[in-house]
Amino acid sequence: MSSQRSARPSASDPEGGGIAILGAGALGRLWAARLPPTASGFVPRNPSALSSFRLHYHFRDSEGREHAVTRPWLTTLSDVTLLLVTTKAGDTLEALEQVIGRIPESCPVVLFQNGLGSQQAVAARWPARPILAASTTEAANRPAPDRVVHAARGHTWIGALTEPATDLVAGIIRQLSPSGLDVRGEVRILERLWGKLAINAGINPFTALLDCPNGEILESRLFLDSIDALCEELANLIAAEGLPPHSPRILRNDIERVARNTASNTSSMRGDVQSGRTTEIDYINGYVANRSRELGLTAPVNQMLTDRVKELVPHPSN
Ligand code: KPL
Repeated sequence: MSSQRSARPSASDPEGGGIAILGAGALGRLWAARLPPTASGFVPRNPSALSSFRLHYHFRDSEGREHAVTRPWLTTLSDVTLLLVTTKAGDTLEALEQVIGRIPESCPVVLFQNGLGSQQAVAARWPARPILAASTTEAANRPAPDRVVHAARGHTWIGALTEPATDLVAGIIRQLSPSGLDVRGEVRILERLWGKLAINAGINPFTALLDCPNGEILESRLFLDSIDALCEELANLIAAEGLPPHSPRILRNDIERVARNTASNTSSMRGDVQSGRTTEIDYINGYVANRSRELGLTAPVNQMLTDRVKELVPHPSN
């Protein structure tokens, strides 16, 4: 999976390939490592600040094998045929503002953000572009700046958000197939994103507040005292959005099942707090609280968790 070439890369260079990745965190590096070396590269947000034309890191695949990965920073984006956006939810709109003018109008943009809110903001900002959302259960983490671990294999669902993307899903799946990752089309991508948001809303803030791995939240007073009300708030909002109803009981079962199955994991939110990074709480429990208010509902438990997580690390005010 490694590439040792040293020529200056560009997406129009056959060595640069056609898939550009915006966001060089764990998920972006997982995709780059899994795609053939000649097929992908990373998009710098500020090309003039690049100190090297290549990004090097170590990748441990899901079978525990180690790989040295080298991928180009793409300095030319005019021939990019697919853009995967793997930035944090809160950075996405601004990051895309910086690069979207350099990629072709017809290039599909696939958004991999957690939670909800950032995807709708991007689709509303560029309705004439082919914008899609992905929901993934691939588990990747970055225990050190130059190390990425593919902790567990999962599935990725992709669906269109804007009209120009409607017929592009099959072609994108074909383009991503050399990765060997399981990628499927999803007509109801918003429902899929809601399902993942509900799981994250019921796990991530508790792990961040209690500073514990996912499984340990299940015995905690905080979780046991608030999970039923939290699931009720989620179920009310899902129904008010006109999505297929979920009972609070089933939502709680789903949350507890995922927490047990990922018992030793450090959630992405706990990882953000430990590293002093802004969390995605505004796009998970914060999204539930705000959207509930907009639809005339209340979500005090989601609001309380949002407020408390925001006290752990500084967040931009919004
Ligand atoms: O998606 C996750 C996350 O950490 O964001 C869970 C499902 C909680 C697994 O850790």
